[in-house]
Amino acid sequence: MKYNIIYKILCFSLIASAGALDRLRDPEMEMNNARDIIKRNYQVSKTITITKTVAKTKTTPIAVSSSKNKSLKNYSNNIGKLSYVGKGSWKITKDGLLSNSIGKGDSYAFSIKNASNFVYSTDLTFKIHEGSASLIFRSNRDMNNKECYIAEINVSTHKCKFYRWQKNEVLQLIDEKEIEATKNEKYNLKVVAYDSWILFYINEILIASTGDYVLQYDDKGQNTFIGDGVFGLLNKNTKVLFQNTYFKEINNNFNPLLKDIKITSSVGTVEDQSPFVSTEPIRIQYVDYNASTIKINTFKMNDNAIIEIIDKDGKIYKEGEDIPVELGINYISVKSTIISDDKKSASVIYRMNVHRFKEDNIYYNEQYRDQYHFSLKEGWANDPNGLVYYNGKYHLFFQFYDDLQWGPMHWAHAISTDLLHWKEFPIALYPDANGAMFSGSIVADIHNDSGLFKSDKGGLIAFISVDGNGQRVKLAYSEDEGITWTKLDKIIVDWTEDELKSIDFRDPKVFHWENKWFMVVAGGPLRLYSSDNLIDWEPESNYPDIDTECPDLYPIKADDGKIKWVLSRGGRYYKVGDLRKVNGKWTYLPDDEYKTKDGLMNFGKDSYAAMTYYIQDFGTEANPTLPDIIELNWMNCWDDYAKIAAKKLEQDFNGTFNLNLKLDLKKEGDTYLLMQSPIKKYEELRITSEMKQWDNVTITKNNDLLNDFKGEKYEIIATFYPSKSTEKVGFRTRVGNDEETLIYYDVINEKIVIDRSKSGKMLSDIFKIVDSQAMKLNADGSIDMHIFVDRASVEVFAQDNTIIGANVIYPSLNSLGTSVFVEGEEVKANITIYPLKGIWENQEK
Ligand SMILES: *[C@@H]1O[C@H](CO)[C@@H](O)[C@H](O)[C@H]1NC(C)=O
Ligand SMILES: *[C@@H]1O[C@H](CO)[C@@H](O)[C@H](O)[C@H]1NC(C)=O
Ligand SMILES: *[C@@H]1O[C@H](CO)[C@@H](O)[C@H](O)[C@H]1NC(C)=O
Ligand SMILES: *[C@@H]1O[C@H](CO)[C@@H](O)[C@H](O)[C@H]1NC(C)=O
Ligand SMILES: *[C@@H]1O[C@H](CO)[C@@H](O)[C@H](O)[C@H]1NC(C)=O
Ligand SMILES: *[C@@H]1O[C@H](CO)[C@@H](O)[C@H](O)[C@H]1NC(C)=O
Ligand SMILES: *[C@@H]1O[C@H](CO)[C@@H](O)[C@H](O)[C@H]1NC(C)=O
Ligand SMILES: *[C@@H]1O[C@H](CO)[C@@H](O)[C@H](O)[C@H]1NC(C)=O
Ligand SMILES: *[C@H]1O[C@H](CO)[C@@H](O)[C@H](O)[C@H]1NC(C)=O
Repeated sequence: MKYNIIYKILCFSLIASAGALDRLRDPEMEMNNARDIIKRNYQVSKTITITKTVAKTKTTPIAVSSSKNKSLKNYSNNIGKLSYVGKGSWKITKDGLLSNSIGKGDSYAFSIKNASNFVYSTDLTFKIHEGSASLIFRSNRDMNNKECYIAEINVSTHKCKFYRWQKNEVLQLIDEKEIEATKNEKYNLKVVAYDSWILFYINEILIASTGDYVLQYDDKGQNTFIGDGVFGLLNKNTKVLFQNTYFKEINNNFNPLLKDIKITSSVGTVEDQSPFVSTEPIRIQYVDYNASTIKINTFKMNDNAIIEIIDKDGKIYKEGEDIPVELGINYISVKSTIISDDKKSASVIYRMNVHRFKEDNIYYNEQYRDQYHFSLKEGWANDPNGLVYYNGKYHLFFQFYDDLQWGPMHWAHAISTDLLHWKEFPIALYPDANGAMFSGSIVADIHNDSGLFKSDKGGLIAFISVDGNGQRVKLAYSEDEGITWTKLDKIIVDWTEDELKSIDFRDPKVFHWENKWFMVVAGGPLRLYSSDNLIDWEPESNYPDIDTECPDLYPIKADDGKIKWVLSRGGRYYKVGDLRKVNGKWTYLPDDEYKTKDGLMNFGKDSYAAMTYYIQDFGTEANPTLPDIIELNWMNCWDDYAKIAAKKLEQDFNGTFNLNLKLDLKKEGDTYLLMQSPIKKYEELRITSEMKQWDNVTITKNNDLLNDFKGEKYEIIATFYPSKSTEKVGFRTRVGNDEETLIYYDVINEKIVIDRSKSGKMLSDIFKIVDSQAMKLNADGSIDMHIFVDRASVEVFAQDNTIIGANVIYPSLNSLGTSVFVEGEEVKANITIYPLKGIWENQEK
């Protein structure tokens, strides 16, 4: 899920408009063309035929043969014979390969040498201050359906681009970057390509590195990478001399990649290492407060690699040397360079973010840290992802970035056995060459439907939205319960293949029903896909009129015994209906009551991006095996305050999740209503010895019922029986210091209300808006309210858990008062209050 971003795919034509540079026509170029024509006449037999090219362009390709007179021709290279496409000229001179395409648009030179993983570089000298020159690699040499990567420098602006041709369209892979001009306009361009990881250097300065958000914060992803192809050079409207054009394949003897980077500390504790992936540049390593210095050691693919460890100030360290680290984020670059006997070199750069925690006692005792709602220790969290119950453990992955604001998304990971107490594990999924790791789901493939598992117990499969130049679904699998993930080098569905062609194609949620796997995906409009093997997916149906982020679709046996399918629209709205085959296609059919309207899932502001746990196969219509459906939301929203909260609150974490809710359906009249009830487990947090209970108590305007109750974390279960002229009845919570948060029923206007307009610190004017939902009295004239108060939030459940509201609040720590209030005539009430235990290990009482 991603907020507020406008996607643009910038496409431009490689064919520059003819004539624009006519005034630059130079006599030498015309000479060259004349010579080329002569050469062509006798070298035609050696020409590499590019059939489609010849058909499309007016120029016949020409091959250059090595000359007998070495002193006239000195182009040092190993890319071999070249063939040319375009109107410019290419000529080997005593200084190198001189190409003139001034006023002639794009001129290509293609080698026949083909490779997958390599370093490829050239020197080049611009002869004029216009146009650009590039390295081409992994090209299919097909001018009608171009597929290749291009690393380019524009001499008039000194801006560099790195892009690819994909199905004949240009896809920018970085934002343009300006480099410092050299005096003689001479540059060295170099790319290091290993599978999906591609690094582009100019004069040994790193310009691009796929997946490296330290270099490039914004996502610029791609579909599966191009794995091989031929080398080439490109001249756009300039005159340029190429020299020393070499590639060298990366193999066992020449490989700069690392097998692992280990971080240790002789003064503090280093947490479990995030599994290392040789072809991904970023890793986060948490260390404790005492680890004021750390050491880095590398494990090389090739022993001869030279390692430089560079801190943010550019200071260089050796392996095993003590490196001081500040509290919080420390990006340390590990550069590995391999140099061959013939002096060819290739470098890759890994970024190790050593994140040093503060003193232990600071955590989980922060002023606005909820005490029994899960939140991450430090950094930013949003949507829950990949909720799965597997081998007796609940896994909660979530959208994460190591900052206090949203950024390039990772999947962080926490595990629980009781849905109350959680332990955080190393970050599970990092951004990569496909883009940032947006929201998605996980299933347990216990029958090896995917064919991906070596163990007969199967394993976990994650469906991840990857964002960058559009959105797509990528698959990863884990054989060790979600700690180590192997990403499949295959995009299973891309937005471009989608029937609706909407670039918003994210948040896949997968389930199993009627012996088939299904996936809902949205972003955008809702789509339904199906699969037998979790890898190859077929569209079933799509819903241009149902827009949602984070869709979820699950069956529930309603109180009338029928199995109905709930469609959750990001945890904000829902529909109830059926999942059936219509004209051979699986289709979601909302009930009449839900055709044009939705049920409201939460009338508060702070509950979003709901996801339910994948627990097991749902079985079949004839033989359903429905588990309890448990749902979790992110306790926040994308109103204006999400991004500023942590800063305003002066804390180092921002990301809390709502209570875990069990979902049921009850039928009222013709309408199925969704019930969202806090799971029973929360009862284990009750401090029953401190329980307070009143039955059939009369509540008047000036009651002092709760005068001696103080608390910041507690649960209230109340039933009110209002009189004829009762106007309002409910609770004031977190009272003190002119602060209070009201939760009440407005009898006159028939609505339930959360009023946080005086709750404490206001993050924005949105806090002044009083949230409410229309609600009638229960059939017996009563009002039921189940309220959870925590250090920084309130959640209320009413009318048999069919109406719920959640809001964050930021009261003073000592605003601990509570009272029950009534306006108008007195009410009868049953009230039980349980103080609750916190869930954190090291919290102060
Ligand atoms: C090669 O070129 C050089 C410089 O133009 C010239 O002096 C020499 O005679 C040429 N040699 C041959 C074999 O043509
Ligand atoms: C050819 O060019 C290379 C690179 O510029 C240079 O090192 C070499 O000396 C040149 N050789 C001749 C014979 O000019
Ligand atoms: C180089 O940059 C200039 C300025 O943005 C632009 O007008 C020109 O088209 C670029 N040239 C090429 C060949 O991309
Ligand atoms: C490059 O080599 C691969 C593997 O041999 C081959 O599949 C591909 O067609 C080649 N590409 C070109 C453009 O020759
Ligand atoms: C840091 O070191 C001190 C002194 O040895 C020790 O008391 C403390 O527990 C350590 N803190 C952590 C977080 O390990
Ligand atoms: C899972 O399926 C794949 C592909 O069919 C197979 O190679 C593998 O052996 C299977 N694993 C097990 C444990 O059966
Ligand atoms: C409220 O208390 C009375 C008296 O104990 C009891 O009869 C009634 O059932 C209670 N109502 C609820 C909803 O628990
Ligand atoms: C509740 O209290 C009233 C007196 O205030 C009494 O008349 C009534 O019987 C009580 N109801 C129950 C269910 O105990
Ligand atoms: C993070 O910021 C949002 C936006 O106000 C807020 O709702 C949320 O509660 C904050 N998180 C924490 C843990 O305070």
